[in-house]
Amino acid sequence: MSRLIVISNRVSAPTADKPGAQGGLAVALSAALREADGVWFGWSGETGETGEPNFQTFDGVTSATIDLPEQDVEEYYDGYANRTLWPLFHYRLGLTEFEREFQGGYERVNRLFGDVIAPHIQSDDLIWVHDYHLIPLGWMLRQQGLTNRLGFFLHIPWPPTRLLTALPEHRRLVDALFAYDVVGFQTREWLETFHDYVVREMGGSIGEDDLVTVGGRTIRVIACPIGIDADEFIANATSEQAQAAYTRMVESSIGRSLIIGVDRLDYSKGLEERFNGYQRYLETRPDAHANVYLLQIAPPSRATVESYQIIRAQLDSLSGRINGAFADVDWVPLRYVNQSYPRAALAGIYRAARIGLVTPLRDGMNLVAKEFVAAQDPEDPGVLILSRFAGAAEQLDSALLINPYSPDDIADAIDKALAMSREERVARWRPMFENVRDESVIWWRRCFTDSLMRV
Ligand code: ADQ
Repeated sequence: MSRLIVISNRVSAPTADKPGAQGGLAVALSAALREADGVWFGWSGETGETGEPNFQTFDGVTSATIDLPEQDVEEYYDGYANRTLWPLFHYRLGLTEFEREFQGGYERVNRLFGDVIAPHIQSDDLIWVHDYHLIPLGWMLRQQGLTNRLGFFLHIPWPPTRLLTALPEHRRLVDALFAYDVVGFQTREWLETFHDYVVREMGGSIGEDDLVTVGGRTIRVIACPIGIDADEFIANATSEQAQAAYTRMVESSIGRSLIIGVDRLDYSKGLEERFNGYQRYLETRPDAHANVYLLQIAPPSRATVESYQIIRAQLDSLSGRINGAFADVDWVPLRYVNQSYPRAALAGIYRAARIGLVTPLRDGMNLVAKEFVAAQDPEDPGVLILSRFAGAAEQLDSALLINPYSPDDIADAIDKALAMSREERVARWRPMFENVRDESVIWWRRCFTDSLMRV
């Protein structure tokens, strides 16, 4: 059996310092690494001189991390990954920064990853690289002479061709993807957008069996939607910690319906538009005041990037305005919280909610939507309101699908969800639940690695 080598910007496998597994991806990949005696490589999150990787084995999983010099972190991570590729791939050309230094840093760090990792690779290892931080890494590893089976999975959307061509070095970036044997996207939609680029910009062709050819090189390009660790989450939802969170929510709701939003504080998640939609609901349905409240949980992320400081300030002021305009002595319409919660507590909060409000402007997948579905009480499930622009909308198509840019759409969907009969709630929830359970994160891992093993 081949070893599995996972490479991502950060390593989320549990370690002796952080023993709790960090979410579904960590669970799925850790299980595979444990079975296949593999290694998970990535950046430690620390700045410093890059030396040999620091290997640690905990609970049967080996991780290996390196430090990166400060300038590299600024140019590769804060720069090209978070200020160039992230906004561009989320259709936010106006927020995208184009700096040659960022691109230089990106290639430098990818080369550095290749140089540091290559000596630790054995000839029949399967190598699986993750996400936009490391697109050129496959090419760098080939430069080192590696002939291993190499796969790449993109967790975020693939942008439309016209948008991608705004990136000065777009062709170079896409060419690098052809060093892999298998490239995976979250949805058919991103896959088709990628095909469009290949045909228009590269003169390539799309063949049978997911094959894509450019020049003399043929690779397999697949859609493989990521899932959650459904069994863990279902168990979570009825755990003691979830029960405590559930009771706390129900007691503090005093008979009102809870609408829940949970997101990293990121402009792609459509939080401002969500607040505007909720405000529209409150303006146009004065009778419904005091029957509902919105709990938005949004832990800050990427705080060193200016566009994140701006969105945070905007949300602070918008939430203040909404509460100032509508609150009463015994009712606050919006509880806005900037904290992280343990997964079991989140599960209890999801279960207590009548509505899950998931309205990203663009999202590769969106796991919160799946967690919300998994956590519901089968006899009395809540309603998922989901942006049609989240990758998850392809699978969760019996949710109330909305256009997140339209405050009226959001307001109408809240109205509809609150009025929905139990029968309709169950009928909409059941197929979504089956999908979340069947196409779990373990299914996703197999979907990708089976494809890679066929090479
Ligand atoms: P993210 O953009 O981070 O991931 P998402 O898929 O929603 O987005 O995952 C967020 C995770 O963080 C969820 O598991 C959620 O429970 C957790 N989380 C959020 N707020 C939390 C809080 N306050 N406390 C505790 N946990 C919290 C990227 C892509 C997505 C894609 C994933 C996986 O942007 O589109 O779904 O990768 O591929």
